[in-house]
Amino acid sequence: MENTAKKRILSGIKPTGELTLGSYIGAIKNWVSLQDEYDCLYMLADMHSITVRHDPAVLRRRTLEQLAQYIACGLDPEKNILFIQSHIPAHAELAWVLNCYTMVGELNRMTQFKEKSAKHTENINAGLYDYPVLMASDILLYNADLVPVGEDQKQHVELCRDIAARFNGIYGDVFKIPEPFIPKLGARIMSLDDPASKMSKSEESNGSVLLMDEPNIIKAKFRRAVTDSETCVRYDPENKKGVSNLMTIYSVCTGYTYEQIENDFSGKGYGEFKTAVGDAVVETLRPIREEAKRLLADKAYLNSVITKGAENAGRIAYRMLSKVYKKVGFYRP
Ligand code: ATP
Ligand code: LTN
Repeated sequence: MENTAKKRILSGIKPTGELTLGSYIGAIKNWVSLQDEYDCLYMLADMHSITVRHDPAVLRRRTLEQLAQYIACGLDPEKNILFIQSHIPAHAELAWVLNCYTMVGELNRMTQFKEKSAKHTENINAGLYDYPVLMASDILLYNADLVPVGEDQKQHVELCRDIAARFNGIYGDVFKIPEPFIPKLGARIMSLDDPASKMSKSEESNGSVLLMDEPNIIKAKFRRAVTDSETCVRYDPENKKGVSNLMTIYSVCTGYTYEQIENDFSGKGYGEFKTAVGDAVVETLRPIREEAKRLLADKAYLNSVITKGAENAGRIAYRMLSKVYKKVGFYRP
């Protein structure tokens, strides 16, 4: 599977909640489209999940569910290395080294840290602060060329580049400098009930469509989606955030351009448009939901994917960690 001729990709999602249409459109759908062309590693970022308070039993269950959903979305375990972050201790080990090459001022600027610490004032822990360094370690351990993520993660990938460049500046060309890969369409899917904020999985609300939602739930969520006081289906993300968000979702699910959508719905009301978007999402998610349910019933298969993933990822990771340890001068007999 490790094919050095191909460029390498690494990405991950933390199993903090049910995957949403946002995680699918912003990340997983692109991972699937890249799997033939690149040598890909896709991770379940369980170590990142504990930076906010969580229930251990739920984390355990969600990790397996998320793996089933990765595969159900079309990620082929024969083509990609699918693995659980905490199975490779090298992530934490490299993160420690990288901590010593990351400036406090850099971490202070991270938008996600500011947002999460404003939301979880009772638990502003050091792990939440250090989150981007662990993420840099995830990426740099595998010499990733590309990191496919949604818009909100771009700042973290940029910090990873800065840390890698700083380290390389001191020790020579140790790390590859990764590029973020942000989709042109759907890099930031907004909440259906608050089009000014991102659709998120840990802030479960009616505004988030979950991959495992049943069709009637999805349709109801779209029927209730917040739009505006006009009646015209037109793409204008500045002034018509709700409608534009629905158009993006519809475009991703059907392949229609914004112009086609505007023409098809000209003179029709928002009600009809919202119904069409809901139906398109139902049909996009139906095979994923059904396949995920089927896979979840086969725990032995999922465990075999996890075991193989850990072996393959570990081999790559430990080669890099040992190079880094040598560079910084850790003595080995
Ligand atoms: P949490 O609420 O726990 O912080 P989240 O819903 O924001 O989680 P992440 O695990 O942070 O999801 O993100 C997983 C991947 O999906 C990332 O690459 C992220 O950029 C992308 N993503 C998440 N939500 C969206 C969204 N609404 N639009 C586009 N991409 C998204
Ligand atoms: N922080 C990311 C999840 C994540 C990640 C990574 C993404 C953890 N490690 C490495 C890309 C590469 C998020 O989506 N919230």
